[in-house]
Amino acid sequence: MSGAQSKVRIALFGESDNGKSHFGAQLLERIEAEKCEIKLRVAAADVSAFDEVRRRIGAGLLAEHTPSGVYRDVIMPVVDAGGRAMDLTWPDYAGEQVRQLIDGRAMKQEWLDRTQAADGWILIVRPSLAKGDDDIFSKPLAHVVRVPEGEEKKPKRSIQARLVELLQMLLHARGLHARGPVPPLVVLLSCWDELHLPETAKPGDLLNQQLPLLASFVRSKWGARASVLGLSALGVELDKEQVNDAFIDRGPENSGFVVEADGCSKPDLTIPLVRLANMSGI
Ligand SMILES: Nc1nc2c(ncn2[C@@H]2O[C@H](COP(=O)(O)OP(=O)(O)OP(=O)(O)O)[C@@H](O)[C@H]2O)c(=O)[nH]1
Ligand SMILES: [Mg+2]
Repeated sequence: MSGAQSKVRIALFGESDNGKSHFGAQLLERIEAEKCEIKLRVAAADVSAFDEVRRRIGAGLLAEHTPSGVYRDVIMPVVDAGGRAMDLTWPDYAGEQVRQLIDGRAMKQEWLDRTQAADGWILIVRPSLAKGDDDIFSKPLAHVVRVPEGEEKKPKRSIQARLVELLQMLLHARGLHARGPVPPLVVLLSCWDELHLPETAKPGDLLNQQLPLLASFVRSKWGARASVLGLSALGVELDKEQVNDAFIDRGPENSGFVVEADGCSKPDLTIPLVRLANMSGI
């Protein structure tokens, strides 16, 4: 590591409703409250992208979805426990953009640039949305044959099939730029608290069980350069209208956790970023 500060660009990929904005807001809370490994070197210039989400969470309420078309970056000038200075670029955007990218199989220039410039990729996946996900691969053939005439539906792709397609597009985009090895990947399994798993549950095992196609694709392409972690940005389920007083009393900066590969929960929400920075060798 050199003494000069590095710019660490994180490309965060996740469809709508996967917890990107609540994670970003909670990440800022942690960093500002200095309750994590990463500390601010100087105040971040503009964190307004997360103002509204932080306001809602601070009032014990769930925030709204990010309006379609929005894309904003927050730059956090930080230093980690080892004295490594980084300018973290953290995005917030409407997840429909990733959906369109997958469905349209086309990457706009700005997504191409972000993919190519990133030092690390985070794929955020909410396992509860993938539960019982039926698709062209899992539906028994007999069922397809028995559908009465006029009721045929185009089989939809499962979440994991879409995510594998997304990763393939990202790998292709990266290859176009020939910028050294593929960046390290953290697969972040979000809203971990809503899964009500035993305390010893490991994120890697959950990925294998619930999203086996995605798990084996990540293993085969990234090997040791990928890490699977659990995330609960809030620690609990909040509501859009019903204020959670216990959450306010505890404080957003003391809520939420990351689940490490061995199943241990840690309150430091910056662990995925530190892991990525370590793997990218910055
Ligand atoms: N139980 C639980 N639910 C969460 C947590 N974080 C987010 N959620 C839920 O996930 C939903 C989506 O979170 P967002 O952060 O808005 O998701 P997003 O990926 O930013 O979605 P778009 O803005 O539409 O792209 C929220 O409305 C909550 O219901 C958490 O830590 N625990
Ligand atoms: Mg959002």
